[in-house]
Amino acid sequence: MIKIEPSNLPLWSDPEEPQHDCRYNYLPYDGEVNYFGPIMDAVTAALYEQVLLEQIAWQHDQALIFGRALTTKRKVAWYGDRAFSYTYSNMTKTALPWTAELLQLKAWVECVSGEQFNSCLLNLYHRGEEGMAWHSDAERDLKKNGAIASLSFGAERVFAFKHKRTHEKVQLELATGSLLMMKGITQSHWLHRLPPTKKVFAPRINLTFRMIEAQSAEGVEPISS
Ligand SMILES: O=C(O)CCC(=O)C(=O)O
Ligand SMILES: [Mn+2]
Repeated sequence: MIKIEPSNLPLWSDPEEPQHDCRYNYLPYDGEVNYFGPIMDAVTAALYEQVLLEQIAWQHDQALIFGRALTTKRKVAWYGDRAFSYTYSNMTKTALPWTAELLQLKAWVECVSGEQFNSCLLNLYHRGEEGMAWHSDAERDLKKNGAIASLSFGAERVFAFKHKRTHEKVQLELATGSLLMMKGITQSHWLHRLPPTKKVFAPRINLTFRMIEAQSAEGVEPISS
């Protein structure tokens, strides 16, 4: 099994790779989306992808739609500081304790973004035909207008936004090892999705670091990793 030491975490400074201006806001109004591009080199990203594939307690996602339980091809996992419960698509999940590698990635994302997170939802898309439908991450368990950090590994995929009222669309491609930040009122005004594609055959893993609201943490036992 591959073990990544914290000292391997690189500061991103490869002049060969394109740099992204993380101050640029991809949304024209009603929110803030910043793309940092890769925040680690490609070798480190590939190591993390392998470790995450092997170590995460992946499970098929379940959604309750119009009273029917549906199982997705995509797999998911939910980790956090405590055994937080998180409800979306009418299903409740309980967070597992952080793995060492997830804690390294959380620390690195917090360092780069300047934001703090207490939990992480992971998605594994085995190939391009697996995606995620239009939604916003505004469940009541989440801190209102809290920042969400999206870290991607593996196949490059398109990520799209659609304004809830005007239906204006914005899309960008998320590279391996890259960080995307969604901030402020973004979730109130914009939906996002990962469109399925017939052009991608390799897997992709996405981690969204989130902040579960303080009151949801009350009475929840701390868990150790
Ligand atoms: O896979 C992605 O890039 C996005 C995942 C997502 O939107 C979510 O987990 O809520
Ligand atoms: Mn989302």
